[in-house]
Amino acid sequence: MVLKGKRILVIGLGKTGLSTVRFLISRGASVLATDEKPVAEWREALRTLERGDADIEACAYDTDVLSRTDMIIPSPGVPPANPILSAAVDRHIPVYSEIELASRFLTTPMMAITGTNGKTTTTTLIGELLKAAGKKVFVGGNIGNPLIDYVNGNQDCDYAVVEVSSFQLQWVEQFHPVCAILMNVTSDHIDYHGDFAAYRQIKERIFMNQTAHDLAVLNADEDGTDAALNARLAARVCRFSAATVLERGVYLDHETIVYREVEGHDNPETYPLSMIKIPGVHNIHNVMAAVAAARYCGCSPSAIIRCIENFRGISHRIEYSGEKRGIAFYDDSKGTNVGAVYVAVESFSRSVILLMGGRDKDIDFSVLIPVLKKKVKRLILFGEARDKIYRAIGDVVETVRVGTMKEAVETAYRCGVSGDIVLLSPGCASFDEFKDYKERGRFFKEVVGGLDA
Ligand code: UMA
Repeated sequence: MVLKGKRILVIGLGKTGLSTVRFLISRGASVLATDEKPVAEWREALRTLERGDADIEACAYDTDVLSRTDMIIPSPGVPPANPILSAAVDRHIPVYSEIELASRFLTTPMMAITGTNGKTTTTTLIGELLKAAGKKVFVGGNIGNPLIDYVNGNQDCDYAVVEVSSFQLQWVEQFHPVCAILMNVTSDHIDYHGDFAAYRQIKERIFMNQTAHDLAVLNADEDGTDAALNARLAARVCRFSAATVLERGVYLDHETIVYREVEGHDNPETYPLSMIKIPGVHNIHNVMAAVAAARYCGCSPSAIIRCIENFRGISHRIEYSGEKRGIAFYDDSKGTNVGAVYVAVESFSRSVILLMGGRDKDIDFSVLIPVLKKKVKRLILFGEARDKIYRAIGDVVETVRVGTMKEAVETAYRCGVSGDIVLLSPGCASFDEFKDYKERGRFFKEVVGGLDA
């Protein structure tokens, strides 16, 4: 891809947009930059990149700029229905996501992980496994540091391990991971993609440029990772299951995880289930996918076991946040969709006081009814989405509506008794009250810390 002399429009000047601008000017492109926020809020950040002969122009947020645009790199958060993007598509102006742009210049083998849930844990764990095996690794993507930053450096790693979101997969064309993992697909981001089928299709783009030399890792316990998808894949497929014994792949046999690379192989590798220190079936899935990826990269089984034994998970993902009066608090602020809430609640054996709410993403909350009936003793709803959630599931268990997340924590504490679990697993975005899910999780811990014992 030739960038020198091209006029490239970058939409959105958050983390991805600014890194993209930095990369484009280093390659001699002329950058047109815009953002829906008032220009005063992003002009300064852009100015810090204006060095030497960098050609950067801050533009108004409208379609006028398209008459002089050769290519567009939208930030992940810019939906396909965005008026500038849809006008560009009508005019056949190429649109690429930042991961597509990065992959055109990437010289390091890439492992990519997507899925509605589990992708951050799996990405982090794969990074740890490869590092423990002595490999130099870049870990990034949707997890926080854009892939384009790595490409803009000296690319001196053995592997780039990249978490990718459906937003990033929306505009890919040649994106080609040597190992691609699809953890699961459950309802999320419907406001962005239009419907569930479109969301699922976009996720499957992670496999579309793979060849027979590559590895595709799929969850066999999921509806949808069916024969039809298998038939479409060019890569060697490794499926994982915590529910069924497989002829080939990674599966659970009582207290042992079995990795059988070749069908009929009499002597498969085994890993003790007890090596996993993080709770829930979803974490068995995460570990299985990571084992498949690590074995693909040649990590030894003994090094894998040692590393998994020491892995304690990631922040804001069912993270133990303290105990007061015998009530244990868990921060699952990263649980921003119903699939995540489901597995979070499911991973506790005791009764749960569940805190949900925030900004809705057109999600169908009724899928939570079975797990609410089984494990939840009280539901506390907060934020913008509280009435919508109440209408969907408010009559299943005793439910209270409050204003803010802080009030939700305090209410849970007041009505909880020793032995209860208070779980913040909001099932919604955080943006009605917070900058992001991390800020929400940090604030949750702060409120818990301040509760009067
Ligand atoms: N903007 C527009 N027009 C729009 C939408 C946004 O101009 O229609 C502007 C905003 O005003 C803002 C900028 O775009 O200035 C923000 O861009 P962004 O929302 O794409 O956010 P970034 O800061 O670039 O962060 C993105 C990811 N954010 C989203 O996908 C929403 C981060 O994932 C990611 O870590 C980062 O790139 C680095 O790759 C966050 C996320 O919530 C964690 N991801 C979703 C998820 O995991 O479910 C997909």
